[in-house]
Amino acid sequence: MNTTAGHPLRSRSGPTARRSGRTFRHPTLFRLAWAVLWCAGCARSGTGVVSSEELIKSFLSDWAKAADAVDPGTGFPRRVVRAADGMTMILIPAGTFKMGAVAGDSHAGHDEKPQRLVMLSKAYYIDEHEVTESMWHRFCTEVDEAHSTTMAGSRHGTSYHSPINGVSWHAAMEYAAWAQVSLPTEAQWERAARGGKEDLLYPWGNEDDVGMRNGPYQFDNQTRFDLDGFMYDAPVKSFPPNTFGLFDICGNVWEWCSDLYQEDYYRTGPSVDPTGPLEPPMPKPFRVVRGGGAGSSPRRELRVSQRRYAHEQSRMFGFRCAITLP
Ligand SMILES: [Ca+2]
Ligand SMILES: [Ca+2]
Repeated sequence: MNTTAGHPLRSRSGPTARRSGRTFRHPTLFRLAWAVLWCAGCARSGTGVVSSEELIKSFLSDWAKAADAVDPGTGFPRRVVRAADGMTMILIPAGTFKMGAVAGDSHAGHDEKPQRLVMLSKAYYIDEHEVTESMWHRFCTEVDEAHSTTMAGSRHGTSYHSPINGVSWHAAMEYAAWAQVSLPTEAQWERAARGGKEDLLYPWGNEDDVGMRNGPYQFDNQTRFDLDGFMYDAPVKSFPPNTFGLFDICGNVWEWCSDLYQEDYYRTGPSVDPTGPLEPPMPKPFRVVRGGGAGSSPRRELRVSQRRYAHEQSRMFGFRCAITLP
């Protein structure tokens, strides 16, 4: 199946078409509107303060619904379900974490060093699994022909529950805008991926474990076999989640981040809310991809600190989305 021109699931109307009842198509506009609502609430209250319940309701608006108990630290639900595609998003608290290669990691690249303390000053939601084929097809039915030109599809999974694979960075951004969220920053991705375990090579430990991820197949006398049970993409949630409840964060498909790539960014970038370099440091606008995939070397590319980059038009990767809380 291919999502390039001629895909049967083209949308039916113009660039602003989508389900009724949705007003804000871009995260920036959405957040601006949220701020206006908040200020209006403050004015109405006469005290300059709105209740946490009102704040949460305003923030979630109609793009997501609460699906779990409230986290006492943030006041926000631990899980929400996104209206656009049904994705469950998991709350990741604000805080400081160690980002980059752990000490003694002999396979770490120069761009993963030095390991450094990074502060994420705001909590955020991130998708519990990679965006799936069925979610992607829903997107395809609701966007217009102009948007569809940014779509790409080079290789798809074996079921509608497989991660969409073969999406350019631009197409992933289009999807995130449609869902009224964003792509995660690289720091948000790694904090979520580590699940609070900041001194490990993998989210599950210091050794590769075929029971914990979908990695590459092997050859035995020219016969392919795969100890993890999946020769190519696995349906999402086929393996155990990390401690934050995220599935397939390492393995299955590589995942786009919002950041531009810069090799020495860990040495030169800010330690608070890093979002990647503002200008492309190389002639081409490379973007960060993380986590490795079903064809990746376990020792090198399935490590949680592994960084890789690709041209924005590259069509090899999948993604998950995120949104930063106010
Ligand atoms: Ca595999
Ligand atoms: Ca993945």
